[in-house]
Amino acid sequence: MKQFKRWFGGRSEGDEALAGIDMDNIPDHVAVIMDGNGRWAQKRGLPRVAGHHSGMKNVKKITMAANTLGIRVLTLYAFSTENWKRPKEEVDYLMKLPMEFFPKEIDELVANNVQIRMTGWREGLPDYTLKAVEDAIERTRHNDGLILNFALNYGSRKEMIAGIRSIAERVKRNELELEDIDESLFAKTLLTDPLPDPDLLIRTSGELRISNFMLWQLAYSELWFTDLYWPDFTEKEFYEAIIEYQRRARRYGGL
Ligand code: V07
Repeated sequence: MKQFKRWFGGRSEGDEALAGIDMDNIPDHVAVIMDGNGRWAQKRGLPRVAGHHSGMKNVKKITMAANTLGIRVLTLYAFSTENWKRPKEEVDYLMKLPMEFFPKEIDELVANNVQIRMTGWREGLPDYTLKAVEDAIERTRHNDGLILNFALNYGSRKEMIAGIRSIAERVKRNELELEDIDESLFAKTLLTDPLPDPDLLIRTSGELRISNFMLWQLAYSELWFTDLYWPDFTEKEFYEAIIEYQRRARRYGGL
């Protein structure tokens, strides 16, 4: 019945929550730690990679929800610099997901004016993974709607150390005075430049940690956690997180 209603442009699960959103106070940048895919699969007696596949399908759904709201940047944490320590079979599978995602979803993303970006180290990714990502970026280069930013081979401490080194290098070459080093100069060395800092961070699957994700950029972000595993996270919860963000923003504004 749900599917039937959808075909005829009817209501969907998140509509009630959607109606509670103030469209004049939408966060610019929402970041998501898409956690719990392996546990989602294990709970069903499936291999962990089945959870990653199911998680990939959810990426499109949440991207479209973000697009509906007019969010400017949606960052999705897909693979961390620490994830290389996982079993080789799992890493190999994950590295093929961009390749699988791209042909399936690219036409609809282009039609919806989405721009694909990546935050992370290109070095270290297999050639086929990088090619799929670069093709997706290229195909959506001329769009000016939602930025769908994949954090891939990303780790925040490594990012900051690289930034510190690049600044030290410029000081050593007398291109920069110590007094020139400030927050804005440092932020320009980060892989997220020139994206705005996230206004809201969502983490699924009940873990209440930041796990080396955008440590600098999250300094003032609202944090929102849910026990749901990423494959079970729907538009409804996404909209609820936005409503909670708006409720907090109003409270602080009133002080
Ligand atoms: C990955 C699916 C989502 C849940 C979290 C981990 C597994 C989409 C991509 C992707 C990345 C770049 C790109 C197009 C698609 C992806 C990895 C893992 C490594 F241009 N989902 N997804 N990449 N998962």
